[in-house]
Amino acid sequence: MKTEGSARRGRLTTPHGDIETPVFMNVGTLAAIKGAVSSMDLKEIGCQVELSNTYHLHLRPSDKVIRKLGGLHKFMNWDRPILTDSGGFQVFSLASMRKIKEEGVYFSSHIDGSKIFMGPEESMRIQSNLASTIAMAFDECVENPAPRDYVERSVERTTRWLDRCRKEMDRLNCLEDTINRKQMLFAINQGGTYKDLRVLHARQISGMDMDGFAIGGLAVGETHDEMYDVIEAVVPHLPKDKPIYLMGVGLPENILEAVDRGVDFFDCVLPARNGRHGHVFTNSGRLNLNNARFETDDAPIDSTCSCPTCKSYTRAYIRHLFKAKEMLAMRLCVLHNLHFYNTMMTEIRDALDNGTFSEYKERKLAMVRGKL
Ligand code: PRF
Ligand code: ZN
Repeated sequence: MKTEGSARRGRLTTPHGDIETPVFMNVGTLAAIKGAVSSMDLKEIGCQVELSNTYHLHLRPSDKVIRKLGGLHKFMNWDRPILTDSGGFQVFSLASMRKIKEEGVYFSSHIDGSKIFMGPEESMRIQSNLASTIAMAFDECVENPAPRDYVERSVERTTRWLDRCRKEMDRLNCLEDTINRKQMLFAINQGGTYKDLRVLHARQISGMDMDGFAIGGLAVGETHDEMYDVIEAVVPHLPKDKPIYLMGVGLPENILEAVDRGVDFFDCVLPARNGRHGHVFTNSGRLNLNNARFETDDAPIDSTCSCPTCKSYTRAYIRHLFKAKEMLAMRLCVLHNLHFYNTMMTEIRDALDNGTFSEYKERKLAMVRGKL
C-alpha cells in the first residue's frame, strides 16, 4: 500500500476478485443502475464494484427469490464484487411508522404499507441470501444535527447491534447451504457531528473482527466542513490495515477531500440521479444539457472524455432527446457521469502510485469547479 499524507492506494482481495482502491461503487439499489444501464455497460465504463440495497431487494423481488435463483451475482449477471447496504439507512429514510427497539426496527413498507421487522440478524440473513461480496452491519443513521443524548444512546445500540451482526454472519458463513460462505462484513461508525462520540465508537468497533470500516451518518444535514472534520477525527482511530468506506458521498470535490483524509471506498446516487436530469459532470465544470445554449452545440459533453456517449453523440443531440422525452437521453448522461466518476478514481489511483496526488487533487478541484 502506497500513501501520500493520509491518502492511501490499496487493494482489497475478495472472493469475486480484487478491488483497487480508492474506488467508487456504482449504485444499483434494485440490482439495476437507474437510467437503463446494464451490467455489460458497467464493465465498459470501468466499474469495479456494484452496490445494492438489502431493504429494497427484501421488499421486491425478496431475498428468498434471489437466493433461489443463485444469488445476486447470477440474478443480475455481474461477476465482480457487490456490496449490499444493510437497510440501516433506507429503513430510516424511506419506511414510515418507524419504531426503534433494542431488538431492531418495526416499520411499514414504502411500497404497500405492510408491516415489517428488521434487526441485525434479519439484515445478515437477507444479505446472506443475496450472497453479496460485502455485507454492511445494521446500524442507525441519525440525521444531523441531533441532540447529543439521543446520538449517544443510538451509537451504543449500534455497537450492540454490530456484535449481533458479527455473530449471525459467522453462523451463516458456516452453514453448508449458504451461497457465499466467505461473505465479508463491514462495521459502520456513527456519532453524528460529535467528534468525541465518533472517536469513542471508532475505538470500540476497531477491536472487533471486521473486514472493513465505514463512516456512516454523514452527508445527512451537516456542512461539508463539518463532514471533513469528522472524517479527520475518526480515521486515525480505525485499523490502518482495513479499508475505510465513506457512505453516500458525494460530489467529485467531496471524494477528493475524503481521499486526502484517508478514505478508500465511496458510493453515491449523484452521478446517476443528476444524469437522469441532464446534469453532467465535466473537466470544465457542471453542465445542464436542458439549457437553450446547447441547442446547436455540436461538441461532445466533454471533449476530454472517452466514454461511449462522448465518442458518439453531441450536446445538441442529447438536449433534443431530453426535450423529446426519449429514454436514451437519460441513459447517455448516466453512462457519461458514471464513467466520469470511475475515471476520476483511476486518475486518483495513478496519482497515488506516482506520488503526485496533491498536485492532481488541486488541478482536478479546479476542473470540476469549472475554473481551469
Ligand atoms: N448507514 C448505512 N447506509 C448509509 C448511511 C449510513 O449512515 C449513509 C449516510 N450517508 C448512506 N448510506 N447503513
Ligand atoms: Zn463522456
